[in-house]
Formats: sequence, structure tokens, C-alpha cells
Amino acid sequence: MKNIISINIKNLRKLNKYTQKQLAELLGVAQTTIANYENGIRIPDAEMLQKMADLFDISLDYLLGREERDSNMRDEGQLIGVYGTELENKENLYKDYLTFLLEGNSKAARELVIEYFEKGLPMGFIYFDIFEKALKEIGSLWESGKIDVWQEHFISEVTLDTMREVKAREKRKKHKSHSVIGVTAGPEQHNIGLKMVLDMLEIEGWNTVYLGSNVPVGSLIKAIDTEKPSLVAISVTMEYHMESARFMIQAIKDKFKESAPKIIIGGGAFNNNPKLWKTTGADEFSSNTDDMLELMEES
Ligand code: B12
Repeated sequence: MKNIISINIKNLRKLNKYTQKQLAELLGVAQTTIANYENGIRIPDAEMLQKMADLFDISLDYLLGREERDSNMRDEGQLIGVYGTELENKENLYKDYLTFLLEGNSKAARELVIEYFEKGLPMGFIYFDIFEKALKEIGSLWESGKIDVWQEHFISEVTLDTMREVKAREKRKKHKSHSVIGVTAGPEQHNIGLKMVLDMLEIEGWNTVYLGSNVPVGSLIKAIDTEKPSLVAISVTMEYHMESARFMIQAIKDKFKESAPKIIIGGGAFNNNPKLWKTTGADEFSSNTDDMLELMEES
């Protein structure tokens, strides 16, 4: 069974970019021994632990898990990292995540994220500093012709799967009375950003109904009638889907009049023109979850 030592050994090996075979050679043991350490089948003896601590340049205490965070650390944002101090190099984790995905290794990408989550990396960091950064980097790689659209699809799907896993492991805050329906503007396929926003609200205790892309306006109206959300969140990435957003918003206002839920809009389409949202008829605009939560608390 996996334990803190086995997890630390695997993380340190990956961070130092060794294969199991390379690490085995450096430590003078068989590759199966390393595999057994990482799977928790064998525990290294004192001499081997010291060798590893020296090789990875970390304290023996960290390797043994004696500097492991306690359960409150995630909330306080205090992280014990792979070097036994504050989590170093966490800013570059998105690059490792991306490298695994570009190699087609979704298993390693997923494991990297889950292991760091279990070590205390907050869900917000994983979403916005690993997934979001990796996805934006993918956009640049696609634009410069270095990757094909199928890779964009693959990475999007693995990210959505991993998001589900992280969210399932995260503690929910006390239930709040707020509720939100999230939808993209008509055929707008870019829906990961919206999903991230709704997942964060769910963790904050909101009741969320995530509908994704291609929802017919008539059906959205029915969803609002049934769910009676306090908020409808609409996401637009491509400017040419703005008209769909306008149409959606007008239909909601026409149908529900003064009892219409508040409508908030956001997404990449507003990055270069922050005033554009005013032409959509939405009640509010926000570029991220924190600002959105603040806006909701003020109202
Ligand atoms: C993944 C991706 C795809 C995936 C989408 C999968 C999915 N399920 O979402 C697929 C492969 C389907 C796709 C398709 C296309 N894509 Co694309 N795609 C991307 C990529 C790489 C990442 C998008 C993403 O998820 N970003 C990460 C999220 C977290 O960021 P975000 O969306 O901005 O969301 C954050 C905030 O904006 C905010 N937010 C978002 N919505 C909302 C809503 C509210 C209410 C609030 C408060 C906040 C909020 O919170 C989020 C978290 O911080 C981008 C590159 C980029 N720079 O973004 C290109 C990009 C968006 N795509 C682009 C293009 C051109 C296309 C295609 C035309 C061609 C293609 N590449 O396949 C098609 C068009 C599809 C369509 N009809 O809509 C261009 C758009 C250029 C433009 N602005 O016009 C980009 C920028 C790539 C590029 N560099 O050129 N794409």
C-alpha cells in the first residue's frame, strides 16, 4: 500500500526527471526495487533513505514524511513541498503537466495533479495555475502550428476528467442559498473556463447546474423556470458568439421580466475590450471567480 515515503520517492524521482531504471542505477539497486518502494511494497532501509536524501538534496525528515502538513494546512495555504520546505517550483507544475500530455501520457499527467493535490496544493491553484496555464500554452502552440487540433481536444478532455477527480476529493464549504446555472453562448464550444468557475462556486457551497455548450435558448428558459437560480453565468470566448449571448440574455429578460435572475457574463472574448460586455445586456461582468464572488456578496 502506498505511504508517504513511497509517494515522496516517486515525486522526487519525477521532479528530478529520472526514470526508475536511471534512479536504480544511481542507487545501485534493481529497477524492481525502486518500483516496490514507489508502490509501498518495500520500505528502504536507513542507509538507502540517506542515499536518496543526499541524491535529491532534501532532508531525511521530509523523505520520512515527518514534515508532512497537517490537515489545516490546505486552508491556510501553507504547503510542504517536495523539498521539505514551502512547495518550491510549483509555478512550473503546469509545464510538467503539459509535457506529459504532449507525450500522450494522460496517466502521468493525472497522477502528477492528484499527488500534488493530496500534498496540499489548493484546488484553485490546480485549476488556475496548472490547468488554465497549460491550456493557454496549448493555444499558443496551436497558433504557431506546433500542434494539431486533435491534441487540443485530447488535452481538453483529460483536463476535464482530472478536474472531476480533483473536485470529487475537495471538501465543500457549508451549503449556501445561492444557486447558479452556467451555460456558454450558443455554439461556443469553449466551456472549460465556465466549468472551472462553477466548480469553484460548488466548493464554496453554491448549488450549481452546469449545462455546457449548445443549449437551445427555449430549453435554457425551461431550466431557469424549473431551477429558479439566483444567477445565470454565461461564457463567451470567440467574439463571433457574442450575438448568441445577446439573444440568450434578451430571451431571459423578455420571459421573466423583473423576476429574471441576475445574469453575469465572462470569458476570453472580453480580454481585449473590457467594455464590450455592456453591449450584451448582462447585469454584471467578471473576469474570474474571486471577483465574481465579491460581486455576489455585495449585491
Ligand atoms: C481548449 C481549446 C479549445 C477546445 C475547447 C474544449 C472545451 N471543452 O472547452 C476545442 C478543441 C474544442 C477548441 C475549438 C476551437 N478553438 Co479553441 N482553444 C482552446 C484553448 C487552447 C484553451 C481554452 C481554455 O480552456 N482556456 C482555459 C480557460 C480556463 O480559460 P478561459 O476560457 O479564459 O476561462 C477563464 C476566464 O476567462 C473566466 N471565465 C470564463 N468564462 C467565464 C464566465 C463567467 C460568468 C465568469 C465570471 C468568468 C469566466 O474564468 C476562467 C478561469 O479563470 C484556447 C487558447 C487560450 N488562450 O485560451 C483556444 C482558443 C480559444 N481557440 C481558438 C480557436 C480559433 C478555436 C477554433 C476556431 C479552432 C480550433 N483551434 O479548433 C475552434 C472553435 C470552437 C467553437 N466553435 O467554439 C482561439 C480563439 C481566437 C479568438 N479569440 O477568436 C484560441 C484563443 C487559440 C488561439 N491561440 O488562437 N478550442
